[in-house]
Amino acid sequence: KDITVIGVPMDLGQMRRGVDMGPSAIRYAGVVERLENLDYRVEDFGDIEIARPEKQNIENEGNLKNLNGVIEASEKLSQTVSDVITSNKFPLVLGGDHSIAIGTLAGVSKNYKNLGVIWYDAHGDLNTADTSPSGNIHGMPLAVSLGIGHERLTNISEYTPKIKPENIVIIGARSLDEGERELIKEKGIKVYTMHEVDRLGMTKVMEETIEYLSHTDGVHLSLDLDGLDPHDAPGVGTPVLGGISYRESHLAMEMLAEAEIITSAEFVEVNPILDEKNKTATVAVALMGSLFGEKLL
Ligand code: DIR
Ligand code: MN
Ligand code: MN
Ligand code: MN
Repeated sequence: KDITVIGVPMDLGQMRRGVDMGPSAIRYAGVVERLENLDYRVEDFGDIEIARPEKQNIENEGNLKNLNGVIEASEKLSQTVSDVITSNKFPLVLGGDHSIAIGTLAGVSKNYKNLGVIWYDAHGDLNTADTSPSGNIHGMPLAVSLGIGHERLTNISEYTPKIKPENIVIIGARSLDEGERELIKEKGIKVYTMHEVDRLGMTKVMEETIEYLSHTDGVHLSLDLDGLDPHDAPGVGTPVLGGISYRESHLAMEMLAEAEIITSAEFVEVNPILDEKNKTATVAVALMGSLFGEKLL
C-alpha cells in the first residue's frame, strides 16, 4: 500500500497566523519515517501553493474572509487529491486550517459516490456566511461539503453535494454555534458530543461509528487536533477545554485501523507558534501511526 503526503500551508480560513506552518511541523515530527517503518511506501508530494495574505490581494466577500484565496487553494487541492486516488495511493493531507477540507472532500468525493466522513473536532464546522459569528471559513467546510453555503464554495469540483448528511459522524463536539445546532437537527447528522464520549466510552463510540458507516464505499477521516483536549494538543487556534484524551484518540485510531475502513485522511489545525515544543504535531504523527496500523506487539 502506498501513501502520498500532501501539505497544505493554509491560514486563510481563520485569523491566527502560524497554522500555515502545520505541514512543516508535522514533517519535522517525522511523519514520513513513522509510516515507512510500518512498511508503507510513502511519497511526499510537497505543499499546495497558498496565497500569502501580505502579498496577494485577498479580499473578503460579505461575511466570508479571504474567500478567493480559499477557493483557489481548494481547487488545487481537490485536483491533487483526486489524482492521488486515481493512481491508487492513499492521500494523507496535512494542514493548515480546516478550510482545506473543502478541497480534500471535493477531490475524494469524485472517486467515492457514497463517501462516509468522520469529523473528529471540538466544533461542527457547519456554519455558513449567514450563521458564522466569525466569518472564518474554517468553521464552514462540513456545511460546504453538504452543498450548503456560498455557491462558489459548494461548486468546487464537478459534483454538489460531496457528501450526504446520513454519511457523517461528528466525534468530540463541545462548541457548536446556534445555526450549527439547527442544521444538525434539520439534517439528522450523527453527533457524539463529549457527553456521549464520556458516557459510552470511546470503544462504544467507535464500534457504533464503524457500524453506522458500514454501507458507505469509502470513509474519509477529517481530524481537527482541537478535537483533543488542549492539555494533549495545545498548538491549535481555537482550543476548547474538556476534549478527547490522547489515549482515547489512540484507541479510536487503532479501532479504525482494525476495521480497515479509512480510505483518505487529513490532520488539521496544527499551529506550531501556539504549541509547546511541537507537541501537537508529535501527537498528530503518533495518531497517524495508530491509524496506519502501528502496534506495540
Ligand atoms: C467557530 C469556530 N464555530 C466558527 N470554529 C472552529 O468560527 O465558526 N472550527 N474553530 O474548528
Ligand atoms: Mn475543525
Ligand atoms: Mn475545531
Ligand atoms: Mn498507538
